[in-house]
Amino acid sequence: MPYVATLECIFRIINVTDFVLIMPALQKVVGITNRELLIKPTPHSNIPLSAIAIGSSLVKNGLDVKILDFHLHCAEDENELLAEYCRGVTHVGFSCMTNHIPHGLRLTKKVKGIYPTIKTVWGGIHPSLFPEMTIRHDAIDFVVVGEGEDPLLALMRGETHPRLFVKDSVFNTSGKNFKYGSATSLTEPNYELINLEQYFFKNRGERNLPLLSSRGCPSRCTFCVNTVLKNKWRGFSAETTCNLLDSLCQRYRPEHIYFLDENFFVDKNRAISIVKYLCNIDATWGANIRLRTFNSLSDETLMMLKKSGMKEIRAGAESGSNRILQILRKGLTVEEIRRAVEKAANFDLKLILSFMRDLPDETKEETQLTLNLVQWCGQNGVTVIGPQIFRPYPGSEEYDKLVQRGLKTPVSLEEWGMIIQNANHDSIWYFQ
Ligand code: B12
Ligand code: SF4
Repeated sequence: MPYVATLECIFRIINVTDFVLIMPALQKVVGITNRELLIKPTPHSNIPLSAIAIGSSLVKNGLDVKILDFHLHCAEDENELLAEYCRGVTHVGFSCMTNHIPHGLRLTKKVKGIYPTIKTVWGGIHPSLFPEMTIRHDAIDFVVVGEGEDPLLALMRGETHPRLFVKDSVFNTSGKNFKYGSATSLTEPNYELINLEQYFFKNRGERNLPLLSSRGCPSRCTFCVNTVLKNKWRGFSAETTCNLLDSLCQRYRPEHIYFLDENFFVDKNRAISIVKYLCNIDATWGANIRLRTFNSLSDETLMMLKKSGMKEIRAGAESGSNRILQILRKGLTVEEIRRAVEKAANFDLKLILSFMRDLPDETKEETQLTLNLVQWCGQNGVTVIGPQIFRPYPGSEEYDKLVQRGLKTPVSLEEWGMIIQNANHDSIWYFQ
């Protein structure tokens, strides 16, 4: 397209192709129960998967990209870092989960303050759930809904995209007809965009290599963000994943590889080919799986998992009540959870299970069933996460139920930010 080519040429000549992707630091975790808002500080330092994904796609398409991850820096260096990274840049992107909002907003306003002509782009889970509310914020010029690769490329090329929300009319698109569920083809992650050694250092020297070999999930549990965003499952082929692992292992010598895929075993043949490859790598590894899938693995496969260095397997068990599991369309029963625990113990595989409580329809007796199951899991060698207080996502059936029952939700991004920043365990926030 001649227009695009001209625009790219101009960008190149005046050297303003750089796109800076900023990861605000996580300050607090928000959880909403049907009684209270839950806030906790979390000292995470995980590699910025979203920024790597988008950055890799932009770089592949000829743009220069820098990632500035505030999980690695102290607040005192904020102004200096922003001034340095954003100098001469036309667009700056911010990746935000809900609990990134306070810091994300502060950084966005600062960037605008230092360089008023820079265009700011918000993307990530929260803006995807609330695009209209996000674009209304004065300091935000563009909002991307869902996977950012294609809309961002369109923005940088001066094109429109149905999932690109625009503050003014420069790029004649409104994003109003966007649809969740339009998936991007995957670009191999370019780890050169970050300094992985810095993350090893931050994590007490553990050489833990996180990797996404697939995205999305074919299941449709009612509470899950994958269901809300209609995320389709897509994975790199076994061959591509193994080649990627080969170069990453040579370069970084990890002690442990952690597949952050929602569900590593969706395509069993693909997963088994990767496991065969892992048998030859001198590192332990872990992955997420659905318990029903885990139960369906043969003894032979489980032996192979063990032999390949599999150290841990993570799954959502969610509840100790079959009625709740059914309401959640989890595709799992309490009996299956117990069977998985016994199976993992037989093969000496460490199982990490997460649970939720206080769902909209949950009775006190059902919460107790969950607590009992959690206790039993603990006694049988399982590491339990939670039970975490249920967080309803807009668009999900569970959220709609709460809205019908009077859930009061923030009406602006500032209000979300304030709630996250100021609330404590005693905040009664949502029922009018
Ligand atoms: C893997 C994962 C993790 C990993 C890695 C996170 C990381 N730093 O990248 C770990 C296990 C460490 C983790 C931790 C947490 N996670 Co998490 N995590 C996920 C999971 C399962 C997949 C995310 C992922 O990597 N997807 C693949 C990448 C490539 O996609 P993505 O991040 O969505 O990014 C794409 C788009 O959103 C968009 N995009 C993202 N940023 C930007 C920015 C711009 C400018 C643009 C244009 C586009 C864009 O483009 C990207 C590429 O397509 C999601 C569930 C889900 N399906 O999304 C939960 C999820 C994102 N996590 C969640 C939460 C709450 C957390 C924690 C706060 C949990 C806790 N209690 O501590 C921590 C926070 C960690 C942190 N420091 O940020 C929630 C967020 C809910 C919300 N409303 O914000 C989710 C949705 C899970 C859930 N249902 O509860 N998480
Ligand atoms: S199996 Fe897990 S990732 Fe898949 S829809 Fe259910 S909760 Fe979400």
